[in-house]
Amino acid sequence: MLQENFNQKVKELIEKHDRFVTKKNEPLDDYNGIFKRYKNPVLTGKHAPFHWRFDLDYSTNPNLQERLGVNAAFNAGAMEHNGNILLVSRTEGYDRKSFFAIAESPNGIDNFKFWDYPLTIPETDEPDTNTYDMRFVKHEDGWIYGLFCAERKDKNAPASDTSAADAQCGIARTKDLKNWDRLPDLKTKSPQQRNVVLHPEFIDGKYAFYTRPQDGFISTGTGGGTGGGIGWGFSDSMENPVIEDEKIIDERVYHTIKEVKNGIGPAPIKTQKGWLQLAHGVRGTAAGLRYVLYLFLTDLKDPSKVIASPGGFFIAPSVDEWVGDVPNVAFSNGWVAKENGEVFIYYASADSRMYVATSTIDLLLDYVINTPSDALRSYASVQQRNELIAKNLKLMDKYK
Ligand code: M1P
Repeated sequence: MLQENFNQKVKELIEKHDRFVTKKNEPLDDYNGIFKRYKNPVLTGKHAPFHWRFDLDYSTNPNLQERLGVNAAFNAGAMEHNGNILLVSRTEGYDRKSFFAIAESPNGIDNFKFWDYPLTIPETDEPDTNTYDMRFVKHEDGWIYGLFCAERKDKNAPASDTSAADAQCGIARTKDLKNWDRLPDLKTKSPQQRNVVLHPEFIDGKYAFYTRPQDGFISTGTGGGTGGGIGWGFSDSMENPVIEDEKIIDERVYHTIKEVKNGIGPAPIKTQKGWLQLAHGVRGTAAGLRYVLYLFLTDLKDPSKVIASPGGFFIAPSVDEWVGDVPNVAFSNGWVAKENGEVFIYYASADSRMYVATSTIDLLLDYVINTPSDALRSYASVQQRNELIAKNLKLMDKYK
């Protein structure tokens, strides 16, 4: 390519990218009285700036080839910062390595732009092979924590096994979101951990964690493949984070949306009626695993005590959201509750891109408190539905 054509092409491509990232988003027409979904993904691999992917130097890249592609941006932690919304995405290169990068939007619905550089999170003495799914937590100790999955090759696997992995909870913290200190990985009695979240307040002077004990990299459980679910435990410090005892507070249950596994999403939102908790539940299907989101409420004084638990899913992948690298996955590790009561729920679809749904604290509390819990049997669920139908049939004339 001639230098003048190169220059023109770079200009055109950057303009096209700007048009893409500033495209206005719009709510979908669906109604459920609980949340509003939006049409376009808010963040994708294509949002990665041009200067992250192409070498813009004519002398080293005269054909203007993409050198370091970005495959996906998903499973993002979220927080409000100076009135803007920040997403810290699991940003995945073509090399399958995930890294963290912050994208910022003035309205939380569209116009998410990545900062110039991804985050540089230091390694521990035992370098991670892959890091992903950061949960942002503004803790009352004054730090902003990022808890994430630190994945390494399983040291105990035979050399011929090149896919056996070990997942642990990595921890980093910052005051300015730019400079991050790495702390030791969380220690628990479980062989592996993923989807660990720090509770934002001290409980009896201790740091409290939502955990997800795992027997192996894929299988969850508390030992020998039994039990399992979302756990809860305490540590005296973050500089030496150790949980001696973990108790399961939200177990997986046969023939529910969380039959195979579950895991807490972002840190909970404090409301007058309890801590609003967002989690993912997984079940098996003939087409593979299906990941959906669900909500529950826990006690204000004792966040490990579940006080309301609506049945079924809160958000499942819609038809448009279904397709991607890992189909049939809705996953969330980020939401933002604004001071005016609005809630922005960020969820990833198919391990590929981020979407947003908006609601309010009041609507979510109404949903979580007044939606019937899972009746657990077909017969009981018909009774549950018949009760609703019978009540409604008496009212229908009013609406004709
Ligand atoms: O591929 C779906 C999700 O699988 C994992 O979640 P879990 O540990 O509950 O199975 C995570 O790797 C997550 O990143 C991914 O989205």
